[in-house]
Amino acid sequence: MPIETKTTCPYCGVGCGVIARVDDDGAVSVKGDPDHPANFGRLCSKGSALAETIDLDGRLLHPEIDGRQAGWDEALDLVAQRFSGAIAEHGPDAVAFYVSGQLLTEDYYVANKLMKGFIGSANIDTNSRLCMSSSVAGHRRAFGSDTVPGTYEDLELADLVVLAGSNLAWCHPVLYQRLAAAKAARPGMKVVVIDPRRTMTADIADLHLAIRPDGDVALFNGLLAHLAKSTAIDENYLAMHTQGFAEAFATASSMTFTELMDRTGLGASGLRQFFGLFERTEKVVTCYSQGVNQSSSGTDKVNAILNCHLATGRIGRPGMGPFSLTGQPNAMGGREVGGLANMLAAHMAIECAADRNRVQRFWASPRIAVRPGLKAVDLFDAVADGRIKALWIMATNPVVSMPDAAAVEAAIKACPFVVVSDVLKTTDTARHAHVLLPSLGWGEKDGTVTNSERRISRQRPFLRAPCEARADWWQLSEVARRMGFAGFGYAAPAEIFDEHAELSAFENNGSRDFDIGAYVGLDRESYRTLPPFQWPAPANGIKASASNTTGGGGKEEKARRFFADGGFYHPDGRARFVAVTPAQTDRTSTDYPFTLNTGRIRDQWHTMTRTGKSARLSAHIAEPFAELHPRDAIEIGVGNAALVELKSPHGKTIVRALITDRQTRSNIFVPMHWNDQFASRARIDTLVPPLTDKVSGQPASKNVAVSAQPFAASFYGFAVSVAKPATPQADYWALARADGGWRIELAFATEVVDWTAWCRDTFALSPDVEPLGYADRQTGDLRLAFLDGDRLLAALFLAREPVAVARNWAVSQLSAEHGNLRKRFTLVAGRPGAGISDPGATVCSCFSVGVNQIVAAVRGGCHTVEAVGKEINAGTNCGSCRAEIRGIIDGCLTAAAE
Ligand SMILES: Nc1nc2c(c(=O)[nH]1)N[C@H]1C(S)=C(S)[C@@H](COP(=O)(O)OP(=O)(O)OC[C@H]3O[C@@H](n4cnc5c(=O)[nH]c(N)nc54)[C@H](O)[C@@H]3O)O[C@H]1N2
Ligand SMILES: Nc1nc2c(c(=O)[nH]1)N[C@H]1C(S)=C(S)[C@@H](COP(=O)(O)OP(=O)(O)OC[C@H]3O[C@@H](n4cnc5c(=O)[nH]c(N)nc54)[C@H](O)[C@@H]3O)O[C@H]1N2
Ligand code: SF4
Ligand SMILES: [Mo]
Repeated sequence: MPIETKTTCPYCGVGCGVIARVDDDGAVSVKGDPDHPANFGRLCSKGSALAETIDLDGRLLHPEIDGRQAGWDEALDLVAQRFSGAIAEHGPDAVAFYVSGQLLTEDYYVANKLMKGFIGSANIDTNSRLCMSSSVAGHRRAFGSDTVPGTYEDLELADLVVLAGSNLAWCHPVLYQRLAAAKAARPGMKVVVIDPRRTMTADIADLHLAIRPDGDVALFNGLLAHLAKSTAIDENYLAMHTQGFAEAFATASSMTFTELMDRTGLGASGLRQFFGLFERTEKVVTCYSQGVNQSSSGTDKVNAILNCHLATGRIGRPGMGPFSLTGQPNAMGGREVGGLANMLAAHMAIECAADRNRVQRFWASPRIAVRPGLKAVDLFDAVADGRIKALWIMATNPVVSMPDAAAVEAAIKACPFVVVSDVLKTTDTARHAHVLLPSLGWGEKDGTVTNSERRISRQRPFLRAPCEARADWWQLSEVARRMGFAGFGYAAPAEIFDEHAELSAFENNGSRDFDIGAYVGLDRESYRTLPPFQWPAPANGIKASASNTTGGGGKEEKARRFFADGGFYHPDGRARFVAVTPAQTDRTSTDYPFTLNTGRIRDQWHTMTRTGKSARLSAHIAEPFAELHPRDAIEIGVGNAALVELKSPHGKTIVRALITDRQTRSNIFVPMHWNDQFASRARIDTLVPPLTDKVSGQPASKNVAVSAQPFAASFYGFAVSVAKPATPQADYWALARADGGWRIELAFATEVVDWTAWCRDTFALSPDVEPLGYADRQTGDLRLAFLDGDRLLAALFLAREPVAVARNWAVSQLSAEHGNLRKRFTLVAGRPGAGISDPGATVCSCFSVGVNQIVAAVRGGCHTVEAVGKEINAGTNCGSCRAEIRGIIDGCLTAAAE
């Protein structure tokens, strides 16, 4: 009998419910949970491909010490001994944890408790520093607490949705689909996208404002100044529930309209249109994500946005409010347990003596951290200069994701003692660990996560823990016990959740937003079956501060939003306007004239340790790229599909040029995903300086001065291989999973003397496998295919120009039979033979439909996304590719009309 388990997607902060099914033969499949209130059955491409990422390939299955397999006892004893030793010798601030929004709340709770309550330092920071800390800081400045006031439903109820620095279509795809469906049902609804790039999200926008990098404070200041002169201001709300409007208004209105145009890079008509829309529309939601947070002015951007919602009283009512979109599955849970170096558990403040005292009493801990600890960038600085003697990294890959990544790597390498808990054995970070601890992955781990709308859902196990892998909370508790600390005798995650819930309610009485007292005392069975719920959920049913009486909505709704009637968490109950001044962001360096912007693509997750395992996901975009404006490409002399070298004072990378008019001039976008396992030189954070927002400490990952020039390749190559290739000897390489094996993009600055020998080395081919070859001396084209009987083992296509071979066709040859000579000849010809069509680059990863197939459908008369879907299925499952399909249709129809 197949067994179905309800759980939660481990990727983005939308937090979709997933039903995982394990068949009798062990095969796993997933589908969306129709009952989950985040997604109502939908999943995006990444969620749909979850079953393809849970194999044991590359998994860390046993503890290791200095590269040798060790027992758990030995490894845990060593960790405890080294941490205790460092503390005894140098004090508690000589050790640090660097953890992650991908931990479950239960893991996170234990890590924070151990560091802040028992070790007595606040040197625990998390990758949320790189992600949400500007939002946290902005919320705390304005609201007195880190509260997300609204719910997902607000995006559907709004008449205007503003997306600032959010590529919702690719990064929160199911929420985007909910928005797109609401807009389709109610076409009067407007969407404004504020992003220097015309992303796929802009596809549903009525207005796209291609803002200058970091022009957001100026833009929202301009909006505030505009609103203040209109009737949109809610005088009553201002008077009753806020403070500081006059100063914020004075600062905002000190800018002339010309200055505003200059700082935002936007024209008068776009600005007026946006301001007018915002002014006239009461039901407005402003969503913001990394284009806002990841900036040296990130916190000010957040407050500039919050100011506009506070001034109009458009907050906490159905269809209204600012909405910080969280990235990771448990970014919110991490904030709830106080996982950041400047927070305390359960939304209490480390700076507040009464809060510290309360938490210490609750934990019965011997001590409590008395001041904020080191924030991520400072923390790795302290590792670099030797202040940190022992470091534990858990569920994050800082060698790829931290700014100044090469320096971070050097710091980790030089640290006397580094523990890494991960699911994989060889990540860019894990390879430098003294002790490697095998953690449970998705499908094995057991606990809770909180999504962007404050909804707590269970991640449930449906697979047996492989070999010796153990839960992160267990690893932490065992080390705590071995360091001699009481209070870590947890037998199961339910016990940790219970303690966490109890702390949230402890001496709370409505004084803190985070209260899940209603869930104290769950027994194991109730925890096992716990349905998704939203906080606040206090024990006595009086919802903390959620005194929404305005704006209608049923009883349920009243409980789910904050601040419609004030009730902020500053001591006087009032929100604060923050007067914010736009930062100066002009590029002055002639050596580094371009602005590098970094972020995400649809089908990869972060440093690719999981999504990189799926051939289907890797087929969407199979190599690292730089999005360049066509005129910039001409100026620097880079042709399409050529390679481009990007440099900053911190490092250098080589990636593929993708020339597109979706990009703004002088801007270059490169994805953050590629690491040293998948590409020769594409760790983009090696270029990013360790520059941070002064309030939040969040790195500015989106506005980096770089130079760009063509990479002079004398040969370009493309290869497919059944076996995973060895690290290719090439100046550029990018590796991706493909059906039946691997695909590799290559480039060489100089010619290789013996290509056959190169292939043998790279693809581990035995000497008796003879190549089938074709060479054209005139053009320099060379093709080599290695076969074992009628099976292809590897093929290499080389040319002096970017290789034009049809990629998906070449990949399909790995699984094809090459019984006759004609088929073999087609192989080295490097293109489909007559009568065989090439699907082209994958657009729809659910049904593996390529661009050429979509073009053919359009030419065949399908002129809408729906019609294409009917004809060839593309876009009909998760829908993540619908914007791209629409783009292809538009392109074909425009071309036909010209
Ligand atoms: N497919 C996929 N989805 C993911 C993730 C993933 O790795 N892959 N990661 C998850 C995580 S942890 C996070 S944090 C979220 C991030 O989700 P998003 O924030 O939506 O994603 P990003 O691509 O980082 O950046 C968003 C946009 O900000 C724009 N931007 C850059 N500079 C500026 C600026 O100065 N102003 C404005 N207004 N916009 C600017 C960029 O052009 C980019 O399109 O995604 C989550 N979802
Ligand atoms: N330039 C640039 N840099 C960025 C960003 C950007 O936009 N631009 N975005 C930043 C943001 S928003 C984020 S969130 C970070 C993300 O950056 P990271 O957190 O470094 O990225 P991940 O690849 O998610 O790393 C997670 C690691 O934990 C492992 N893992 C997965 N599940 C578990 C588990 O349950 N337990 C344990 N112990 N390990 C597990 C994975 O194998 C992987 O090695 O990157 C940041 N860096
Ligand atoms: S939108 Fe996609 S990645 Fe995000 S939680 Fe849902 S299925 Fe997972
Ligand atoms: Mo993130």
